[in-house]
Amino acid sequence: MTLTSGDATEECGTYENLNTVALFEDQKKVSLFTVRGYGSSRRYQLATGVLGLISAALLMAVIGMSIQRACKSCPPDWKALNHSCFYFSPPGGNMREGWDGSRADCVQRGADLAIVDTLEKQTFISKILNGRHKTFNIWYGYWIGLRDKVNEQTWTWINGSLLTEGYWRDGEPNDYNLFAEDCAATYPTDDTLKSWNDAPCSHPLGWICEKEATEI
Ligand SMILES: [Ca+2]
Ligand SMILES: [Ca+2]
Repeated sequence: MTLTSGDATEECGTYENLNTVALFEDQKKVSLFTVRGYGSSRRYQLATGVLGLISAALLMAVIGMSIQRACKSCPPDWKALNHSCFYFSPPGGNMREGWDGSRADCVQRGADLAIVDTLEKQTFISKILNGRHKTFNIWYGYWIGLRDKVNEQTWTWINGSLLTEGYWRDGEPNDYNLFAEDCAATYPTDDTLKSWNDAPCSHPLGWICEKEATEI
Protein backbone atom coordinates (compact mmCIF):
# COMPACT_ATOMS: atom_id res chain seq x y z
CA MET A 1 0.00 0.00 0.00
CA THR A 2 1.45 3.35 -1.00
CA LEU A 3 1.44 5.89 1.80
CA THR A 4 0.65 9.49 1.05
CA SER A 5 1.62 12.86 2.39
CA GLY A 6 0.70 16.43 1.56
CA ASP A 7 -2.70 18.01 1.16
CA ALA A 8 -5.88 16.18 1.98
CA THR A 9 -5.70 12.94 0.10
CA GLU A 10 -7.20 9.56 -0.28
CA GLU A 11 -5.15 6.48 0.27
CA CYS A 12 -6.31 3.27 -1.35
CA GLY A 13 -4.96 -0.24 -1.37
CA THR A 14 -3.62 -1.70 -4.60
CA TYR A 15 -2.97 -5.30 -3.60
CA GLU A 16 -6.71 -5.95 -3.65
CA ASN A 17 -6.75 -5.07 -7.34
CA LEU A 18 -4.04 -7.65 -8.07
CA ASN A 19 -5.96 -10.23 -6.11
CA THR A 20 -9.06 -9.31 -8.04
CA VAL A 21 -7.42 -10.21 -11.33
CA ALA A 22 -5.99 -13.46 -10.00
CA LEU A 23 -9.22 -14.52 -8.36
CA PHE A 24 -11.25 -13.59 -11.41
CA GLU A 25 -8.96 -15.71 -13.58
CA ASP A 26 -9.39 -18.57 -11.14
CA GLN A 27 -13.12 -18.09 -11.29
CA LYS A 28 -13.09 -18.29 -15.10
CA LYS A 29 -11.09 -21.51 -14.97
CA VAL A 30 -13.58 -23.05 -12.56
CA SER A 31 -16.47 -22.05 -14.80
CA LEU A 32 -14.85 -23.43 -17.95
CA PHE A 33 -13.91 -26.65 -16.19
CA THR A 34 -17.46 -27.01 -14.99
CA VAL A 35 -18.89 -26.50 -18.47
CA ARG A 36 -16.45 -28.77 -20.27
CA GLY A 37 -16.25 -31.56 -17.70
CA TYR A 38 -19.82 -31.96 -16.63
CA GLY A 39 -21.97 -30.17 -19.16
CA SER A 40 -23.42 -33.12 -21.01
CA SER A 41 -26.58 -31.25 -21.82
CA ARG A 42 -27.05 -27.76 -23.22
CA ARG A 43 -29.32 -26.80 -20.30
CA TYR A 44 -26.69 -27.93 -17.83
CA GLN A 45 -24.04 -25.95 -19.64
CA LEU A 46 -26.23 -22.85 -19.55
CA ALA A 47 -26.94 -23.28 -15.84
CA THR A 48 -23.31 -23.67 -14.89
CA GLY A 49 -22.38 -20.71 -17.05
CA VAL A 50 -24.94 -18.49 -15.37
CA LEU A 51 -23.87 -19.66 -11.93
CA GLY A 52 -20.30 -18.90 -12.82
CA LEU A 53 -21.17 -15.36 -13.88
CA ILE A 54 -23.23 -14.75 -10.74
CA SER A 55 -20.48 -15.98 -8.45
CA ALA A 56 -17.93 -13.86 -10.33
CA ALA A 57 -20.14 -10.80 -9.90
CA LEU A 58 -20.52 -11.49 -6.18
CA LEU A 59 -16.79 -11.91 -5.89
CA MET A 60 -16.18 -8.58 -7.57
CA ALA A 61 -18.72 -6.86 -5.29
CA VAL A 62 -17.08 -8.24 -2.13
CA ILE A 63 -13.62 -7.23 -3.34
CA GLY A 64 -14.94 -3.79 -4.28
CA MET A 65 -16.14 -3.32 -0.69
CA SER A 66 -12.73 -4.43 0.52
CA ILE A 67 -11.04 -1.81 -1.66
CA GLN A 68 -13.35 0.88 -0.30
CA ARG A 69 -12.47 -0.05 3.25
CA ALA A 70 -8.78 0.36 2.40
CA CYS A 71 -9.26 4.01 1.35
CA LYS A 72 -8.36 6.71 3.85
CA SER A 73 -9.03 10.41 3.62
CA CYS A 74 -8.43 13.67 5.49
CA PRO A 75 -10.68 16.76 5.59
CA PRO A 76 -9.87 19.39 2.92
CA ASP A 77 -7.99 21.76 5.25
CA TRP A 78 -5.84 19.01 6.83
CA LYS A 79 -2.54 17.49 5.73
CA ALA A 80 -2.13 13.74 5.36
CA LEU A 81 0.81 11.63 6.49
CA ASN A 82 0.46 7.85 6.44
CA HIS A 83 -2.72 7.07 8.40
CA SER A 84 -2.87 10.42 10.23
CA CYS A 85 -4.31 13.84 9.41
CA PHE A 86 -2.73 17.06 10.70
CA TYR A 87 -4.32 20.46 11.15
CA PHE A 88 -2.12 23.56 11.36
CA SER A 89 -3.74 26.63 12.89
CA PRO A 90 -3.71 29.65 10.54
CA PRO A 91 -0.41 31.56 10.56
CA GLY A 92 -1.99 34.95 11.31
CA GLY A 93 -1.10 36.69 14.59
CA ASN A 94 -4.73 36.82 15.73
CA MET A 95 -4.98 33.02 15.72
CA ARG A 96 -2.86 32.16 18.74
CA GLU A 97 -3.75 30.36 21.93
CA GLY A 98 -2.18 29.00 25.06
CA TRP A 99 -1.54 25.26 25.24
CA ASP A 100 -4.90 24.51 26.90
CA GLY A 101 -6.88 26.62 24.45
CA SER A 102 -5.04 25.01 21.56
CA ARG A 103 -5.82 21.55 22.80
CA ALA A 104 -9.48 22.49 23.25
CA ASP A 105 -9.60 23.57 19.59
CA CYS A 106 -8.17 20.23 18.52
CA VAL A 107 -10.68 18.31 20.63
CA GLN A 108 -13.47 20.37 19.08
CA ARG A 109 -12.19 19.17 15.70
CA GLY A 110 -12.35 15.52 16.77
CA ALA A 111 -8.56 15.42 17.25
CA ASP A 112 -5.92 16.25 19.85
CA LEU A 113 -2.58 18.04 19.84
CA ALA A 114 -0.03 16.29 17.62
CA ILE A 115 2.16 13.53 19.02
CA VAL A 116 5.45 13.92 17.17
CA ASP A 117 6.95 10.57 18.09
CA THR A 118 8.58 9.58 14.80
CA LEU A 119 11.30 11.08 12.66
CA GLU A 120 8.90 11.03 9.73
CA LYS A 121 6.32 13.15 11.56
CA GLN A 122 8.99 15.56 12.77
CA THR A 123 10.38 16.10 9.29
CA PHE A 124 6.90 16.41 7.78
CA ILE A 125 5.82 19.08 10.28
CA SER A 126 9.09 21.01 10.14
CA LYS A 127 8.98 21.27 6.37
CA ILE A 128 5.45 22.65 6.47
CA LEU A 129 6.38 25.26 9.10
CA ASN A 130 9.52 26.21 7.21
CA GLY A 131 7.41 26.69 4.10
CA ARG A 132 5.07 28.99 6.00
CA HIS A 133 7.48 31.21 7.88
CA LYS A 134 10.90 30.92 6.22
CA THR A 135 12.75 31.78 9.45
CA PHE A 136 12.68 31.24 13.21
CA ASN A 137 10.74 33.65 15.37
CA ILE A 138 9.65 33.20 18.96
CA TRP A 139 6.05 33.91 17.89
CA TYR A 140 6.04 31.34 15.12
CA GLY A 141 5.79 28.40 17.51
CA TYR A 142 3.07 25.73 17.28
CA TRP A 143 2.02 23.74 20.32
CA ILE A 144 2.37 19.98 20.26
CA GLY A 145 0.96 17.44 22.72
CA LEU A 146 3.97 17.34 25.04
CA ARG A 147 4.41 18.71 28.58
CA ASP A 148 6.53 18.34 31.72
CA LYS A 149 3.83 19.91 33.86
CA VAL A 150 3.44 17.06 36.37
CA ASN A 151 7.14 16.31 36.95
CA GLU A 152 9.74 18.80 35.86
CA GLN A 153 11.96 17.42 33.08
CA THR A 154 9.73 14.35 32.67
CA TRP A 155 8.30 15.08 29.26
CA THR A 156 5.06 13.22 28.67
CA TRP A 157 2.84 13.00 25.59
CA ILE A 158 -0.89 13.56 25.96
CA ASN A 159 -1.46 9.83 25.42
CA GLY A 160 0.52 9.16 28.61
CA SER A 161 3.69 7.85 26.97
CA LEU A 162 7.07 9.26 27.95
CA LEU A 163 9.19 11.14 25.46
CA THR A 164 11.92 8.87 24.09
CA GLU A 165 13.43 11.09 21.40
CA GLY A 166 13.10 14.86 21.34
CA TYR A 167 13.89 17.27 18.54
CA TRP A 168 14.86 20.23 20.73
CA ARG A 169 16.57 23.39 19.61
CA ASP A 170 20.08 23.79 20.95
CA GLY A 171 19.92 24.74 24.64
CA GLU A 172 16.32 23.54 25.06
CA PRO A 173 14.42 22.54 27.06
CA ASN A 174 15.70 25.12 29.54
CA ASP A 175 12.65 25.81 31.74
CA TYR A 176 13.66 29.45 31.49
CA ASN A 177 13.74 30.58 35.07
CA LEU A 178 11.55 33.68 34.87
CA PHE A 179 8.64 31.43 33.88
CA ALA A 180 7.64 27.82 34.33
CA GLU A 181 8.20 26.47 30.83
CA ASP A 182 6.21 23.27 30.91
CA CYS A 183 4.70 22.98 27.42
CA ALA A 184 6.49 22.12 24.16
CA ALA A 185 6.11 23.88 20.83
CA THR A 186 7.79 23.36 17.47
CA TYR A 187 9.13 26.22 15.34
CA PRO A 188 10.37 26.85 11.81
CA THR A 189 14.11 26.22 11.82
CA ASP A 190 16.94 25.50 9.41
CA ASP A 191 17.59 22.16 11.08
CA THR A 192 14.37 20.19 10.85
CA LEU A 193 15.56 17.90 13.66
CA LYS A 194 16.11 20.79 16.12
CA SER A 195 12.85 22.70 16.25
CA TRP A 196 11.31 22.26 19.72
CA ASN A 197 11.31 24.69 22.62
CA ASP A 198 9.71 24.56 26.05
CA ALA A 199 7.63 27.69 26.62
CA PRO A 200 5.17 28.95 29.25
CA CYS A 201 1.90 27.10 28.65
CA SER A 202 -0.01 30.39 28.59
CA HIS A 203 2.18 31.71 25.77
CA PRO A 204 -0.05 32.57 22.76
CA LEU A 205 1.13 30.40 19.87
CA GLY A 206 -0.23 28.41 16.97
CA TRP A 207 -1.02 24.71 17.31
CA ILE A 208 -1.01 21.43 15.42
CA CYS A 209 -3.80 18.88 15.74
CA GLU A 210 -3.62 15.21 14.78
CA LYS A 211 -6.27 12.57 14.21
CA GLU A 212 -6.64 9.26 12.46
CA ALA A 213 -7.51 9.38 8.79
CA THR A 214 -11.10 8.38 8.12
CA GLU A 215 -11.98 5.20 6.26
CA ILE A 216 -14.30 5.83 3.35
CA1 LIG B 1 9.47 22.61 32.62
CA1 LIG C 1 12.64 27.21 26.59
